[in-house]
Amino acid sequence: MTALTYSSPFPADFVFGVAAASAQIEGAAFTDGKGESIWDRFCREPGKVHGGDTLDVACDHYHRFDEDFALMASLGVKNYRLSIAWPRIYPNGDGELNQAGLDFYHRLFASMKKHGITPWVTMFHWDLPQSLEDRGGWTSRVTVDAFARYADTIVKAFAGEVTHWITMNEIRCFTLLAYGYGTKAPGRKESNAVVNQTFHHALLCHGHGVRAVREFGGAGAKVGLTDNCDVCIPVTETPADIAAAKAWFLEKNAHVLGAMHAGHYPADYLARAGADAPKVEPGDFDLISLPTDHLGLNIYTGTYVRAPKNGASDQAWEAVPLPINYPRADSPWLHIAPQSIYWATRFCAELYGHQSLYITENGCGYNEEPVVNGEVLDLHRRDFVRNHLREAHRAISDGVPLHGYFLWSFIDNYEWEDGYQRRFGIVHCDYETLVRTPKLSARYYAEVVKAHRIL
Ligand code: GBH
Repeated sequence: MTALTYSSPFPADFVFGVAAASAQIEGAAFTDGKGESIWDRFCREPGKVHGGDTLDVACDHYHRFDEDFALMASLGVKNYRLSIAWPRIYPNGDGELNQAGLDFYHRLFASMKKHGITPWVTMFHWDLPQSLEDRGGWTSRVTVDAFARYADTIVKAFAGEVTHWITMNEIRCFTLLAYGYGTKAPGRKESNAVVNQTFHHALLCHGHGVRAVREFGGAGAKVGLTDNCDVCIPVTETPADIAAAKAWFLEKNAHVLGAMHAGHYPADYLARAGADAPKVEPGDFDLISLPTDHLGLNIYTGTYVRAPKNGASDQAWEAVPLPINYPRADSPWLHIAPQSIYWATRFCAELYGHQSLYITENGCGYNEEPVVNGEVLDLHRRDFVRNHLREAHRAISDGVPLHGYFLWSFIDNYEWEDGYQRRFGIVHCDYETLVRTPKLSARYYAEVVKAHRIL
């Protein structure tokens, strides 16, 4: 392939989009029969969410989606990644179906169509029905069975409206962080064995999502996982550091990407897990390893890795600690490392043979952003996006099959345990008046999308 320069356009079929998720923007948390989600419960527990912020109103997208899609269309954005709220469809996770929930998404997809916007739909983005949590949540196979039914229902219902499906969003965030560290709903702190089992159940649900799309999605329907793989960057781009980073990537992602692609848990993962390894039933990996059409990666940051100094370690790699003043967004974990996009996509292509990769999220969150003449002047976000797009472009020019980029997020929204104080949007949301105002980064992104190249 001829090398592209940064000023050359992205390939003609490259998809530019924006992303959001049901719980974070919809509001209407108890409207039209929606059931309680684990986040509706968790946000009411003292001290769990910044400022005690709830999801009750959020951006009120539930009632304002038409206005939001008109704004999106006015920015020239033609692809939107959203998620369906499981508790709107099955208020108790399983049991009775809520037709009003299905009707809401029919209205939403009709509005997107009217505005010329293609939906990319995530089946599960963390809003587990509380009733399932009461029966064990992700520690239990009850959730897997319920998910299989939910996936069948939504794929059948929306087959005529949705072509691009994503099964799960970021498995490790609703397993390890939610059942291990306890920072995300339901806020449990369980043993490694239990946490490993939650990963396994999530992988099974991913498999059911793929199966549902194959069975009921209709001709041309596509499906894949969105993962937040641990990302590493070789600290220098020498063969030794690149090899070290690759070894790191394989090890850190063995239990999700490695397992999915191998069709079993990799031996080194099982050796590390020992007695805490997940319990696998016959047939589980037939589902987990069903072929997918694409892999989505949510990329925000990365870890620098290098080859160990001679004899210093028996590991194949060594992480490089960041200096205290290394640049980051206001989210403490969001160290700015645009090369993450390049190395994560390249390693996924090289290690697992992926043919179709998408960046399904990339963005940055800040608490305070400067306002000049009524416009949020988020130069920091414009530069963040620009620098990350350069690395996406570089990956493509090196032959990595990267086919799209979704900016997180369309609008400021509920940032989980950080509540409303942390803003990720290219559109500002005034949480008092619910007025939407595009930021400078929205105008910038609109120009990039229109030109189909980095500006
Ligand atoms: C995504 O997660 C989510 O998909 C999206 O809903 C969210 O709004 C967006 O990013 C912005 O956060 O507990 O200190 O170890 C991002 C990936 C990985 C970020 C785990 C927070 C926790 C770090 N997340 N990370 S820590």
